[in-house]
Amino acid sequence: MASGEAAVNPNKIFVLTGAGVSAESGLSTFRDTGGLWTHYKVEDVASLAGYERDPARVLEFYNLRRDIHRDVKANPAHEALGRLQRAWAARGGEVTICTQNIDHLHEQGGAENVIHMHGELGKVRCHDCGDVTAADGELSLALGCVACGRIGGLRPHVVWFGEVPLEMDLIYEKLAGADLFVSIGTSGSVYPAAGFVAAARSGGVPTMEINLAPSENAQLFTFTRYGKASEAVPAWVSQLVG
Ligand code: BJW
Repeated sequence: MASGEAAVNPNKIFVLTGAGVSAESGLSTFRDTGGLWTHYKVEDVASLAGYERDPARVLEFYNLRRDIHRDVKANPAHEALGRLQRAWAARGGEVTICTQNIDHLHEQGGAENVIHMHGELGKVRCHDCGDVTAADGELSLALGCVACGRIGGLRPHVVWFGEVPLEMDLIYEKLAGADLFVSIGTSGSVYPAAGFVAAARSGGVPTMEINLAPSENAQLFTFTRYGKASEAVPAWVSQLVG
């Protein structure tokens, strides 16, 4: 265990995850070499303006990702976090898992009540009435909203740049109540998630980063563990739960 970590005895743990936790399941990250943003322009596929300019192109981008996501499996990092959550609940504690990822690998790994602050790939939202529903098939402009009936207004239920992330009140409530903040596999470059570590620190909460390499805000972490999520997360969880 890294020096000082053993002295921390958390009851409520807040875990923030990013694309790195799913990388070894075969899902591309965004900003690493060869990541999604080296192949696509953010402003074209991850902004409301891009969607309004060319909705078919945005739907095609998310259909491609839905195809890839269909076959991926949770990796040992997701499974370890599910194990930690169950072990902590059994001893009266709490582990909140807040992910920026739109995949469902935390749930597949056994985690519950996962907060998907940037949305979920398996859902669509009506651009007109705001209704959110699960959608398995291919997204297209020919689809109609089950709530209001409008054709062509169903967009992926994801959070693009300039949009407010989901469940922010719940997130800040859980952050405020935590006594350990852990960030896993995120570059720390997208706000508001990138600001959570500073919020935790300002409340006197110890912070830990688990990542392949130091993130942009690595200096804000009390403890750091660098390595693949599939190895570093199970190692950390094993030390906590035995
Ligand atoms: C491994 C690994 C392995 C690899 N093991 N690790 C100027 C200053 C400050 C802020 C702003 C600004 N201008 C604009 C803003 C705000 C803007 C923002 O932050 N922009 C920045 C680029 C500067 N943010 C927003 O617009 C957000 N909304 C907002 O702020 O609303 C205002 C508001 C907030 C709160 C209350 C009230 C009002 C919305 C952001 C939406 C982000 N959307 C996306 C797309 C989602 C849908 C989709 O997936 O298609 O979310 S963009 C993309 O980035 C995606 C991710 O969730 C997000 C974060 O990426 P992540 O997960 O960190 O991935 P990478 O690739 O960056 O990093 C991967 C990491 O993994 C690396 O560190 C690797 O080392 C590591 N890794 N392999 C362990 N095997």
